[in-house]
Amino acid sequence: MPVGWVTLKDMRILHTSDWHIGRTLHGADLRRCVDAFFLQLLHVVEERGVDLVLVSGDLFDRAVPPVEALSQTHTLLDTLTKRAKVVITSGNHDGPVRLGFCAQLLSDRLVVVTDPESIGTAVECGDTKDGCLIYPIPYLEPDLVRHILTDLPPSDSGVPDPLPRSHEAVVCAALRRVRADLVRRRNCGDLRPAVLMVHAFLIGGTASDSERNIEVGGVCAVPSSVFDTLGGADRVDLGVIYVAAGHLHRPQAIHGASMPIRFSGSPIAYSFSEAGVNKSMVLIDTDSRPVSLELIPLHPHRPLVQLQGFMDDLLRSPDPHARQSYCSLTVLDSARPANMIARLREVYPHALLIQHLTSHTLPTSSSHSARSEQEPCAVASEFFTTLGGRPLNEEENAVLDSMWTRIRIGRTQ
Ligand SMILES: [Mn+2]
Repeated sequence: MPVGWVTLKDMRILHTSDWHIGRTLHGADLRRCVDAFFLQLLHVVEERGVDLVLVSGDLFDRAVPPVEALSQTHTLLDTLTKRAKVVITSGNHDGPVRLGFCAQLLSDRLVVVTDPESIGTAVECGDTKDGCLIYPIPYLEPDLVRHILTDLPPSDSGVPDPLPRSHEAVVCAALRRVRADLVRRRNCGDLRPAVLMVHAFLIGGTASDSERNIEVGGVCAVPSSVFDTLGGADRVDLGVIYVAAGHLHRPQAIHGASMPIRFSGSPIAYSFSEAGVNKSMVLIDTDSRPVSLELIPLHPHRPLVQLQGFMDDLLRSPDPHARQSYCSLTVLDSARPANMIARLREVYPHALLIQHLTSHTLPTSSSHSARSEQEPCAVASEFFTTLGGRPLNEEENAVLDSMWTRIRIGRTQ
């Protein structure tokens, strides 16, 4: 701890993000998975004496969430805010105006920050001597905020130029606002530790298949070193103890800055690319320097499992764990087995993705090129040949021909 910093009352902060309430997984309703997460969240808040819960963006999966998602989230927040203070920012999936509706009217227990103008205003937790400062930074869409956050000198017309059209430029401008407020507070003797919330793709992070691409102008990533404008070896320590990041759905640490940065990850797996990834939340204890971070594991209501193999092997003595899981099944038999989907669903009732894939079914770009000029029968024959791994025999071709003839006659009638 730098000279001059005093020990304040310990605050316990629980960092989460990317709840994506209302999302489905290949058509499956995930409401029971969300309920299971909420129960674990409430349990941890109570058991560990959490003062503050952070949601670093993507509370909902879309700008206009289904009413069931709203009611489920309302019920949770109603209980959660009786036990801890909650700070929520908007992510790239949220609609900032809708999510921020009535934000000014909310109680001290629930803070929702979606307005870029509010960046640099700290959310104070605890009293003026104890506690901590939270600086929420909602997701910043460069095209929407580069005029709002600009601090460039005025051009000839007297209007400041907008910031460059990049995520890095708008996040850096947000950090300058945070820094200005921190410097002012430190000069006034406010030494409460500060935590930042940010929703962005930080360089060094590993993506999954379930994050929506935020690329703008070919660049979507922000270097983690930008956070060193808030402290670092050769700068004055402004007391930023942690950056609570959202956007990437795998829990992970990001290196390259002088303070710890973590993506808490989504509490629920939203793509099969996250199968086997252990989900967690981050518990931050503000008491120690460097700050103590603990990963609190989340247990999925229904895990995700990917299996591939031959039909007989998949059906014969299946793993009971896989039978209770959401499954992605890939069948490798050379010919597509009869009633493949129905037979697999009997054994794996929660199978969400079932595909037949063999080495000869891998698509090639040339196979799609001339379709519009080919006879429909030839296209169909090519399709079955690709899927089945052998050309159609005479009898099968005759069936195809007669079906096409019937379709053609139907059209001309
Ligand atoms: Mn997300």
